[in-house]
Amino acid sequence: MAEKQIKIVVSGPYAAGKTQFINTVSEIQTVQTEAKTTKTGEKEKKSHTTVAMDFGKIKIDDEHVLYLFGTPGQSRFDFMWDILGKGMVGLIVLVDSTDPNTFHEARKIINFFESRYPSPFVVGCNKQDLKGAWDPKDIRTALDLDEDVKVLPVVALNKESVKNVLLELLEEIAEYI
Ligand SMILES: Nc1nc2c(ncn2[C@@H]2O[C@H](COP(=O)(O)OP(=O)(O)O)[C@@H](O)[C@H]2O)c(=O)[nH]1
Ligand SMILES: [Mg+2]
Repeated sequence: MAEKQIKIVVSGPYAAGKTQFINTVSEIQTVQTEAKTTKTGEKEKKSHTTVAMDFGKIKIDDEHVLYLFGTPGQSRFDFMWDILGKGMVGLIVLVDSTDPNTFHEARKIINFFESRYPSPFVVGCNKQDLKGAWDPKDIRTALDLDEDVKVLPVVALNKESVKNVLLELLEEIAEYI
């Protein structure tokens, strides 16, 4: 049977963990385009940033292959969102649960995709392993998300945790189709 390719976009604010999330589950060596961060505020968070995109692939079963596309977080690469959005069937919005300053940006990202590329999405509350991480239920409130949106705890460093988010999204996609 022909292989079914499912395009999933992984978005979220800067340093939410998008690159980590894709690297953790990808079966291929992810294509990454990292560059040194230049802005001082960003440098404090990490020394490298994704310039164009991350790309990963994971085989679900004999029929289904997920292709994961990570969006860059910095606003100077906003134009990439449009390119990545084409043909997508699902969206994961990651947030750094320890950094409420970025929640507003996450909400903006959700609004962008909802208006431009409406598709099933879930919110991944990343970095749940860290002290001070907000509870998913509080993040739901902060982002003003509808009851029917899945707001999931995740640790992008952990393969099972990342897989769980992917499966939850696939369930949403299956219901939507
Ligand atoms: N402790 C912890 N650190 C994480 C987790 N996910 C990502 N990170 C770290 O957070 C930083 C930003 O992650 P990155 O994937 O580069 O973020 P991106 O800008 O969204 O691509 C990196 O130093 C990661 O190692 C997590 O679940 N737990
Ligand atoms: Mg990145």
